[in-house]
Amino acid sequence: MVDIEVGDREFDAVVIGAGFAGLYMLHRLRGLGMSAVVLEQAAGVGGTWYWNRYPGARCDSESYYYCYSFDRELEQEWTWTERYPRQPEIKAYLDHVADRFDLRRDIRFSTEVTGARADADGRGWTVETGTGTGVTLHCRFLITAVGCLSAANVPDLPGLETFAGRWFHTGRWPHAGVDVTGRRVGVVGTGSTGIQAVPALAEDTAHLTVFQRTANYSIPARNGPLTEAQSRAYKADYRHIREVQAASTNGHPFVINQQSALEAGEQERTDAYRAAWERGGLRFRATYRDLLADEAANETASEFIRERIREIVRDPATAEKLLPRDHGFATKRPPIDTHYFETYNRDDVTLVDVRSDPIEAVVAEGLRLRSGVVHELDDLVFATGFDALTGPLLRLDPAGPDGTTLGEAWRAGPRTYLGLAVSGFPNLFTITGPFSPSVLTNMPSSIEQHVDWIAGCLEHLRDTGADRIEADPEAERAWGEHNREAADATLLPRAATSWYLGANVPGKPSVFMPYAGGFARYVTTCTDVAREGYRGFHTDGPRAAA
Ligand code: NA7
Repeated sequence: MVDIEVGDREFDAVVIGAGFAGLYMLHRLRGLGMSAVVLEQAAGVGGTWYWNRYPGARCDSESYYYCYSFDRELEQEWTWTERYPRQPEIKAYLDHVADRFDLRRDIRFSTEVTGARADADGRGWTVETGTGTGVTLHCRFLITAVGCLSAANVPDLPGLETFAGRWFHTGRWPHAGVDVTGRRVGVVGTGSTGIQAVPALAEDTAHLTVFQRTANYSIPARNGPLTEAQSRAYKADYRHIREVQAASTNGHPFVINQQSALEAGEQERTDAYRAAWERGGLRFRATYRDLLADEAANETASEFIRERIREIVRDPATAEKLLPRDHGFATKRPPIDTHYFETYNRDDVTLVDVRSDPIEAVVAEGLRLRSGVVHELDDLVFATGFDALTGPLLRLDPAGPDGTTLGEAWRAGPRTYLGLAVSGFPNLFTITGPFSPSVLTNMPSSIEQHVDWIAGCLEHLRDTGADRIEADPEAERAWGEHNREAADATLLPRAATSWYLGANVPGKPSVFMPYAGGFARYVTTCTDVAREGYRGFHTDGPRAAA
């Protein structure tokens, strides 16, 4: 239970979450001279990287840019050891940041937020923590830093409580680790997480059964140690790297080839894909400009990857099941992998297609499919993803000044202005909220931009004597419309099973949630909004300028 002195319950700002977003937000709030506290459910910092400790957990962005850029000394003093950082290394980095900037003294760990209610005048928030003897805090501004992928999605399968073995969700992996040596393990899900976990688990299990509902594309990560020379070169080039990131579509330091895949000759195209495949990583998407805009262009990449799967997987029937056919490459979040497809060449790994024969129930011995076949398992691993973007906010379910909850306001789907604010919920900021570019980008890039923008906004309120800010419903509606248009200009909304659309959570409104108009364009819009006196927001206060 949180230990907060009675006199320590009134803050300028309360931040919820101590991952990349919450840590930097606290740092910026301090810089503004504001009193702030971060409330964190976990016992340590890290957010996503605190919870996701499953075997193989690793970031798909490359380490030299999956980090903060706000402090040049921090950039220089931290040295990453691999091309893609493993979970413990990212956690260690965030621990280092927390210590270096002395952040822990204003973070309350093991503190669950159980309620948030706006004051009747919309000039503050009351935040409830814990249950029973939990404390109540009050603040002027409430800032959510809860991440996009923190609300675990465990499928509602009948009989789970009857399972005789152990079961786990990858996003809530036990910190002591799970020994799967010699055990028969089932993995449900072949998204980015399943694709990372399967090869790692297969190293230890007696038998691994992978239950696949949707076959997925994956590009080899080509992970490896970062040499001293590489680290030195990145560090020397950071200003340029940051410039490329800022001007990019996804916050990655890649320049997208401006040629159309359809303009290239067949051999030229195959060579380009082959080179991108060999180089590895998410950069594969940058091979041609229209891979996410034109179906025919996309199909050239999709088919190239299917060919590689056929080449890697020796058993033709297994290879056939692994071929993604119901969506184009990268229209769902594209995983990258280390020997994922190769793992199916092991005798002790079985792929089960649960699209044609769905999981019907969990039984004591394992999983029963509709056909009646039972797969016997000692352990069941749900790599079944998250109630993404809206889930973490709806689990907080703040209530506005008139008592309307976010759940009620978003019954037909989320609405936000810039992904950062919600009309009807004054003095609330939502870092990486729905309709921000968030999950379509390198997350630290979006997070730093959002935090900087919020800090600038708070400074503006202070300078203009305002103590209340609220998004205008019309600005919010227009932003939602712009988001729809931006998404519809791409192939992304066409992937029917995408969590970008909420399709992975039964009953969730089908709305394309991340902003697909590009990172650089989003940043320009946010900058313009601020420059134009926070266009689309209403601000007022006792000393507010007219
Ligand atoms: P994802 O990408 O949502 O993947 C979840 C996987 O689990 C996906 O293959 C789902 O199939 C599958 N799934 C979900 N529910 C079920 C049920 N009930 N039965 C069978 N299969 C199911 O989550 P991840 O954790 O892999 O990745 C999330 C993000 O984290 C990732 O994109 C990165 O940004 C980091 P489906 O495709 O829905 O048919």
